[in-house]
Amino acid sequence: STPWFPRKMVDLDTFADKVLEMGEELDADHPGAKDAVYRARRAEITNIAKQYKTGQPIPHIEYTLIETETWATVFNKLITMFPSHACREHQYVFPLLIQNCGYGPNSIPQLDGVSKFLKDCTGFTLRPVMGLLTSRDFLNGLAFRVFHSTQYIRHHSKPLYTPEPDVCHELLGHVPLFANPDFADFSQEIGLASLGASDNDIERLATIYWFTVEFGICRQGDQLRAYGAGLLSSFGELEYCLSDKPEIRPFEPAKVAAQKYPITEYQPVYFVAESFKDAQMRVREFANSLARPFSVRYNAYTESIEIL
Ligand code: H2B
Ligand code: FE
Repeated sequence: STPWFPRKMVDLDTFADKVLEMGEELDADHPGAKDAVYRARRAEITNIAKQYKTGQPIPHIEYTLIETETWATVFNKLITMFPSHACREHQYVFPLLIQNCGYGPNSIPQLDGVSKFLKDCTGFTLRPVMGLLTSRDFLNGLAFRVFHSTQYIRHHSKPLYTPEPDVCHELLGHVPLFANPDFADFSQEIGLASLGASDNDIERLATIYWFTVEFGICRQGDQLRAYGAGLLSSFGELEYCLSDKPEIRPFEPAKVAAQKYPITEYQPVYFVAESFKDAQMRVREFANSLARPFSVRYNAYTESIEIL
């Protein structure tokens, strides 16, 4: 039988308190685990996500000086790499985020303003989330052009490291790409394929997500550039992924879906997309090969999924 899946935008409200590890408690080896002030702050911020309901504005957060300094360290370091390592879509939108959404070293942009900007660009919106969702819930959100975003920041003791998504990763890595129409379509394609998919197919789609939205590289002219958020938000891996050290393979979804990967080290293998449009077509073809007794379409007027 088909697993339950969200049909209407408001159905996403049911994901809020289903977070995996670190939703509410930090692992013992987390850089902030022993910092009571940090833990209390995390609880305060994740509580916003827990309470959040579809259609509400995302509450504004008054970030502290120490949080803003962490952001500035990450921001200033990464922007030195973007001109030579980020894909052109990222570089195109970054100045617009500076102009429209308060991007810059001096303050952490607010999710609500960023969400409104994305809505204007591609119809994508952000929803605050407490921490890691299951792959199924997370991918299902993409079918609605919804990206679940954390709102807290990493611990100040290790500004260039985070064991989990945080605002630096979301705002500097993911957000710029969701402003691109082809990338938005590509991401939604993975989301649509995940609705009602078997657990095994969710695993395969999550792997495709991993090697594209998180760790994808693309060909641009005679160069390779990074478009994955895990690369664009990591000073070390951004340099490494375009060096001659990792192995580079063409983006073929059926093969990508079966690729094993480490989550705590740099990736030994990356897959190159020829373009977001090309990648979307390949994912659509792959999705059509999955056994699902129905097909789906997103109706943007009613913000709901139609079953065909
Ligand atoms: N949850 C959240 N909150 N952010 C993510 O980036 C994320 C997630 N990634 N759950 C998912 C899992 C990804 O690793 C794939 C789809 O499993
Ligand atoms: Fe991510």
